[in-house]
Amino acid sequence: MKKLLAVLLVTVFVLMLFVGAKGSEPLFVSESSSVSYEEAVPDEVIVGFKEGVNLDVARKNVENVINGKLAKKGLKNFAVFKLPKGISVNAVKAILSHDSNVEYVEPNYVAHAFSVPNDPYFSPFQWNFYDYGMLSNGYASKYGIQAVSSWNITRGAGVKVAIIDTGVAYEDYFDPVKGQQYKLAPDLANTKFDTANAHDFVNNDAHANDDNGHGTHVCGTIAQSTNNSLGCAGIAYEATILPIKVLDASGSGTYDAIANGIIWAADHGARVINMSLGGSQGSTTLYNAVKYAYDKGVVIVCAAGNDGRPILSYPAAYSECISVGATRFDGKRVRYSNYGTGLTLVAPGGDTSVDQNKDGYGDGILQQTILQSSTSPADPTQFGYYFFQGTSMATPHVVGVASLVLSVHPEFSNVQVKQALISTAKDLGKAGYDKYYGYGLVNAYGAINWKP
Ligand SMILES: [Ca+2]
Ligand SMILES: [Ca+2]
Ligand SMILES: [Ca+2]
Repeated sequence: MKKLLAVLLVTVFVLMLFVGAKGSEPLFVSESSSVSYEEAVPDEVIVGFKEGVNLDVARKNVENVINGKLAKKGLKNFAVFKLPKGISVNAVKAILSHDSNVEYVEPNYVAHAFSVPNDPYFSPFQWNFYDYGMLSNGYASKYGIQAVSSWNITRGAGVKVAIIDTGVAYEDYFDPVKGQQYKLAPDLANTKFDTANAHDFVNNDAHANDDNGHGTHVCGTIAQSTNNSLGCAGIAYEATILPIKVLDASGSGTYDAIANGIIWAADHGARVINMSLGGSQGSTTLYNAVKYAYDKGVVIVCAAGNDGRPILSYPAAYSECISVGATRFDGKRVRYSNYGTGLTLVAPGGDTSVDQNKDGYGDGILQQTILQSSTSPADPTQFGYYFFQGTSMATPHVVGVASLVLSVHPEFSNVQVKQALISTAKDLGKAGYDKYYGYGLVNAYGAINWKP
């Protein structure tokens, strides 16, 4: 006898950190520190001259001494010089400390026309979204996904994203069968949902409510309501979310439900599918569903798994899927993250066992979800902000970025979206593709500017 499909369970790839939040109060009462850049033009320096000096002579002298070229005259007594290769600003500073015409020497810093979202937890907790060099609690975040500069160009409008998971807290709804009340998460209040096509393949109804918390957290990373002066930000916060429930309150579900969810997503206009889930077995039913969506042009993004082993879970292991491993604040692969040939990309999944930005919290991924408890079931009527970690958290980063790409380039095929993601990823580990980091860390700003 063949094994019944129903015994093949999948689980969500999340390791939760319960921080003991009670009630609907947010976890933090913290003032938000400001986020800034540490970037300068690499081969330029600004030299300021003392009042009253002959600027023509002074500039010529600097050119000679540093063996550089005058690039731009300032309107007052400063000028920009092009540095020869290998000469640092500090070296120039040392050399010009003997020049009596010179008042100061400094890097030619770059300002960015970006606006940091006003969501109070964005800084310092959402380092995973930052541009390279932005500060989280005074520590440079060098391995975020560069969402901030991307938001000047797109916020994901016009793209439908299916979240195939435990459901999403996307509506106020009383379920008469279960006698259970569900609520819309406050920090999803401005997020767009395709409520008409939401579907629950666990209870077989049209209400994909979340009774676990996993799917709502994933949804937050993709499209938390942003610039609403509340809680956290999301990556593609103008995208439209299609909630599809295939996992139950314990975070498990059957392959038939997942296959149905994938087919449903493809048939209801999703351009991107998030699957922060997986099982250890391949399956014809699952593969056929993946192939169906793939052939319809859907970008399918799946978690690699949290076993810390050299093996990819299913459906991540299928070549039609973009498989995602997890990194942490310092850009290193997190120990739980599965790897192997076939791993496509990595993204921040967090590591709550360390506090590398020293903000007093383990470095997980922070989003809002329904109230978690280690002693009783999650409460879908109350909410808190939680640090989760896992390849489940890494996956929606890639989904968010894929959505930003499709918002700028709705004409792109799923193959082109993947190309945009992998050819602009920040290479980590061994040079070039490797089995621990795939093509590297997903890079939103690079991906949305990629040209075929
Ligand atoms: Ca928010
Ligand atoms: Ca931390
Ligand atoms: Ca590499």
